[in-house]
Amino acid sequence: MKPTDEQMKEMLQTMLTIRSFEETACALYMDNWESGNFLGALHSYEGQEAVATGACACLRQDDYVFSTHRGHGHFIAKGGEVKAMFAELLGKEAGCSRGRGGSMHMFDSEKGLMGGNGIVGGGIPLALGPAFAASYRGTDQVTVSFFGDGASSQGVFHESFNLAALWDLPLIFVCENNRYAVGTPASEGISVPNVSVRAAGYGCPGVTVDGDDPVAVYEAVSEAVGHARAGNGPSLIEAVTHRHSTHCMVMREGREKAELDEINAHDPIPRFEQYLEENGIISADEAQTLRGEVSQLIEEAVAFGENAPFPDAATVADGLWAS
Ligand SMILES: Cc1ncc(C[n+]2csc(CCOP(=O)(O)OP(=O)(O)O)c2C)c(N)n1
Ligand SMILES: [Mg+2]
Repeated sequence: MKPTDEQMKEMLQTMLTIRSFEETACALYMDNWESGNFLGALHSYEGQEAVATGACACLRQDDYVFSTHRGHGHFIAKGGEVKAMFAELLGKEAGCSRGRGGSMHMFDSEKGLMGGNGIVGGGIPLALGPAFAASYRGTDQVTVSFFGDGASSQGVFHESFNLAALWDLPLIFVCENNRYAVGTPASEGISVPNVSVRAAGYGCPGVTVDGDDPVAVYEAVSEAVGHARAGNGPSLIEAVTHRHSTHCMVMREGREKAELDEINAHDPIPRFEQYLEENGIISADEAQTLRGEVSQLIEEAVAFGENAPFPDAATVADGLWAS
């Protein structure tokens, strides 16, 4: 199924919001590095915006998403509040995880955002929980589990896929193949050229799509969502994409300049904008207005996060088991 024109405009807005959020978050990270006020490492989603955007555009608010260490894009695409995200990065009480989680542990159950995860592949088995619950209760909710190419070689992915397939769970595995696990190229860490073929081992559909094209991602994920809502079980979508930044803020870039130039030349955002303009879906003026709205949203959200109070020290043990 293709997205409507209206959905595509919203998708551009989402991609712009994710990009702007990440650029601003990287600057915040540097500003707060010495004071220790930035919670957690920062794994930027810049370059991968089309994956979260295309996939989450297929979902309803009552569907679930399990994220990763590189999760800001998933959170924004599923409707998370950017104000609460900036507050979370800075450890504030108004943060989406009350300032206790930071970059890798954003959570908003009302939006179906079931958290990021610092453990590679750690979110995958958790995603079976709400998928099983939906199946057991007979609702048609689906769950999407995002993970990287590196995570696709973790045992937990295979155990989870087997069980999800055995029980026909309404689960969509979305592998964001950005071609690297830290500095290890996918070709040196994965036994097959395409992660999607691994679905065949569990008797399920698996496809590889251009993960820099939100429409291609939307089409593949919407088919998988339809399959899952109809009770036909899980699918695997491999979205081939590109990470624009270093693995995380504290690491040096290990890729050659020529490779980075090539990646930047195929930036998914201008490419999508051009597609929308050429097909008369958005005008250059409208795109400019969208950019202005996004800048304002981000500016206000950062100010909110910076001015918000830290949690009261007396609440430090809130949410922990009573001893
Ligand atoms: C179980 C586990 N092993 C190792 C690490 C260290 N680590 C953090 S991110 C990462 C690479 C993950 O690669 P991939 O799944 O492709 O995700 P990407 O970072 O490319 O988005 C590794 C090895 C970890 N956090 N958890
Ligand atoms: Mg990767």
